Amino acid sequence: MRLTSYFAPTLREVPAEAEVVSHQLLLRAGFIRKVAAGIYTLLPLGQRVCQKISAIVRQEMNRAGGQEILMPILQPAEFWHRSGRWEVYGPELFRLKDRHGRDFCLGPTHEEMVTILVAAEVRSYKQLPLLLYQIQNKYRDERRPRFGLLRGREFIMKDLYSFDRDWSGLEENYWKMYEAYTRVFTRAGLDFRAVEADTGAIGGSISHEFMALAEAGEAVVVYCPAARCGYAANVEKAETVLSAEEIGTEKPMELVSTPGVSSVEEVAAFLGLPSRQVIKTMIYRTEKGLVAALVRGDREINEVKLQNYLGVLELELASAEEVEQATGAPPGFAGPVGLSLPLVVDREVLLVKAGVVGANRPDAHWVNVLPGRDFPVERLTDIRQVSPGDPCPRCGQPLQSVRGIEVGQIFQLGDKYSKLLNAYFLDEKGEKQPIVMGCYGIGITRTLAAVVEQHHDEEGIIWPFSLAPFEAVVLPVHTEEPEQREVAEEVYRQLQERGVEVLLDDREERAGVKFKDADLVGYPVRVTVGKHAREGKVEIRWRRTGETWLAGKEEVGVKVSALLEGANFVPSNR
Ligand code: 9G3
Repeated sequence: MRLTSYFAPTLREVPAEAEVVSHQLLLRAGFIRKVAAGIYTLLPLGQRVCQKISAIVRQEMNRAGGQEILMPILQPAEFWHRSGRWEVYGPELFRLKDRHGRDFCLGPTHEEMVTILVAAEVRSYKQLPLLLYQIQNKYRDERRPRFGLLRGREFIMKDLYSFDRDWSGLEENYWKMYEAYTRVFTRAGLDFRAVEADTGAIGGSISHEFMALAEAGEAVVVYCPAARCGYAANVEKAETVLSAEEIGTEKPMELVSTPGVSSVEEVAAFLGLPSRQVIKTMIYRTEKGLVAALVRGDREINEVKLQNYLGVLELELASAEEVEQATGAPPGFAGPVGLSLPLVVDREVLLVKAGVVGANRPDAHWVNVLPGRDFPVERLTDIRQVSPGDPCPRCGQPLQSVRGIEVGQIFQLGDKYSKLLNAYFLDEKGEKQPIVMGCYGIGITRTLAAVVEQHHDEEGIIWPFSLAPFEAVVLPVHTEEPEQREVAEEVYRQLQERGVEVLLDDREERAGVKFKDADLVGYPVRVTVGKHAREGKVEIRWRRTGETWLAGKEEVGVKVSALLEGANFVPSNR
């Protein structure tokens, strides 16, 4: 391929809106162009990388017994009515009508579509297990699409669905997928962790997320640094050990004036008590009304745990007006005593024997509050956000946290959709049984961006060899000099004949521009044809390390192939 005829427009400047490195580099290097918020075109370089990621995914899905299908993006609303999810999802679900006024949505995921397909075709246990997958565009109307391909409103996902006769079959396929995902992300050159994840509205029993470690990641992973332990979980789900420390001693409750003192830290300091003796009361709005959540003052509320406990679809902090209305006081003075809202109490609150809480009136707090005596503790659960430094729930070591990009997620679904959508089979005894399902997603375009987050330097992208859009670029320094042009053409042809994916930078550009673009796009190998051309020598450079070698123009093919073979080594020990 010759660069003068290749559609790869690079940018010198970075659009201000690009906040993370992968977004900046993919725009500048000519891999993507924005159409609208969260909607991108993959240019030829981007499409080539996307195809390589998809090829790796296909190989591993097929190896795990998956059969590739392609389901429509247009989904009849009727399917979502039957699963009960049409009402569940709000503005995030792209909805539209056809010319007859019938409702459809643009598929954000395909549980309904694939289960209805299987329900119609599978009758007997002999047809199970069945693993069907697709690599297809998905549509989710994110409120805040950002970070380029990392959080788009249209993106490419591989979604695989497993259908088994029973839970043990599902378990087997679940762990087979876990291994397949490990191979996919290893081959893609990602530094990733598989972490226990929240199963969210899906329910089901367990779920793992595959997190590519990166500062730009929106997810927070808490993990145990002890090598022999290996505990790692999305902070939404992470547990820690319940501290047994009792705080304060029982005394009669007392009202104290705390003029203008409202935050936990301020109240604790004002009263000369540790912040863990304050009981923090946060009021939330859900579609079922307002609720109050209580945690120890030195903790944070885990809203995902709270939402799962309440089984609600919407959970937002109540506004100051709503708090005022419900408690008679501004947010900083809300408290559980005498509050006519459901109270969800974190387990640790029970250990506070003389707590401080807002008195539900301005500028006043109750002290020596005893949970159970002074406010009800029927709804007792874990709604605490784990923080770095908290003891590992498995081995007690202090947990650490890191940010991650969720590039894959696998779920055990069970028979939730099968029962809803009538996907049953007859077992050996001719008895009707529900099919047991799992679902497994990989963000293809998100993986592309995650790779750039992990593989770049100040010059640009450094593609892992397995994903590079081209393996080598041949770069004549002065295209106008005949011997450089001829040697470049010769080397270009030699590499092509050896099956190397090679691009010839035949532009009449200054050398500096060519070098910068080659580093920006991130080809693994650069073959420079410069002043040594007249002695028949060229320079080979390995982008990742900057190492260079002088080679005769005849041996370039052998040398470059050897380099690329070496790069092809995939660390099998994961
Ligand atoms: C929706 C909308 C957004 C959604 C969903 C449904 C996430 C939804 C969860 C999943 C679970 C798995 C198969 C591949 C792997 C992930 N966002 N989820 O169900 F209507 Cl608007 O998608 N699906």
